[in-house]
Amino acid sequence: MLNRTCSLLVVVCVLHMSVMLLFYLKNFTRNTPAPTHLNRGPETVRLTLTEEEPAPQTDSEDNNTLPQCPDTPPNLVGPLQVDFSDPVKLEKLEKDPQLSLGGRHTPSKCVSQQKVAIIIPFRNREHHLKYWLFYMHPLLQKQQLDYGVYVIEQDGENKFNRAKLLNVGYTEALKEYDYNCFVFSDVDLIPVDDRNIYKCFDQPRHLSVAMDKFRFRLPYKQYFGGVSAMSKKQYLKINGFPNNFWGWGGEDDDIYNRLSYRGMTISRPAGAIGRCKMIRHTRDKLNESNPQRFTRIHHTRQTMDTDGINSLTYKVVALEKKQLYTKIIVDIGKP
Ligand code: UD2
Ligand code: MN
Repeated sequence: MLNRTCSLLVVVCVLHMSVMLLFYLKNFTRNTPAPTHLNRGPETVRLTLTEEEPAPQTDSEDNNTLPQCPDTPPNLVGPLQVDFSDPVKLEKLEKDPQLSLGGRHTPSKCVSQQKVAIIIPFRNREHHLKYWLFYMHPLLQKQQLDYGVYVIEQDGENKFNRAKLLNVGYTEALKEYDYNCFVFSDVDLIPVDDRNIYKCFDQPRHLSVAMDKFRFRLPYKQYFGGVSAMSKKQYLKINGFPNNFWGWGGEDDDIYNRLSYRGMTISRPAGAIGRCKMIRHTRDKLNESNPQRFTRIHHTRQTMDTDGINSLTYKVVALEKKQLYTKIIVDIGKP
């Protein structure tokens, strides 16, 4: 009796296993994607999905299933609280799952209209950079930008050269990703309204239009200092920025001249939206005002075609991927 029961049990088990195997094989052939996809993570997961779910073929098709991000991001609130009296902590931001190494962010729910590289000229302003990261990352994410942050640090003890560092930032950022918009920002400037979107427009954009430092007014009509944004096309049209403005001042006016000589005008947000705060500071060592700035900006028309992105030379000393930004230390030579 016991023998018969055991045999029956074995038969039932074998039958069960055969049915399972058949079922498994049938499903496997039906859902297996093309062999080229087998070694890629996401597609392998697809093996468990049912037929109704179309398997994405490529990354770009994956993106196609997401809608374009709207012109006006939905979660903006307007005026913001920005304060530099207390130190800020970056620990929480450093754990933000929405940010990836090097200070990169891509919206998860929509496809950004632009790919924005944010370029910061830098030397010895760690405490300002902390505030910048603290306030800017949440804001840029809310603006639904596909962005990366590049801090371009001038190596050595020569005079500071803001515009040349910006040219380096443009070049280095493009080596990493197909950016089509570049925001050039001082490290000490924070907008106080999230409707001031850090993206490009059909004319070069000036973003820092109403600064506390200038009693929330534009100091003069052609003023282009602080924070500006240019598409790749606009930037190339003016041959980038001058490389030979060493020390403080004038480079922003040279850039303005370039734009205007190429028939472009400045686009700006309304004054109320373009408000921003500058962290108070004194003039840095090795950034004394440039005595040649006045004569130089009188000759932009003659110099702009030969001095710019087409004549840029530099040496990367170090490239470091921090959690909240990419730091590139460069040797840009001397005056
Ligand atoms: C004004 C302009 C700035 C630029 C500069 C003249 C405003 C708000 N900004 O800034 O865009 O045209 O005049 O060159 O009007 N930096 C360092 N380390 C240094 C020196 C400079 O990191 O040792 C960087 C930093 O990003 C700083 C920027 O260069 O924010 C401009 O230098 P600044 O802040 O000393 O000059 P400021 O405020 O007069
Ligand atoms: Mn400043």
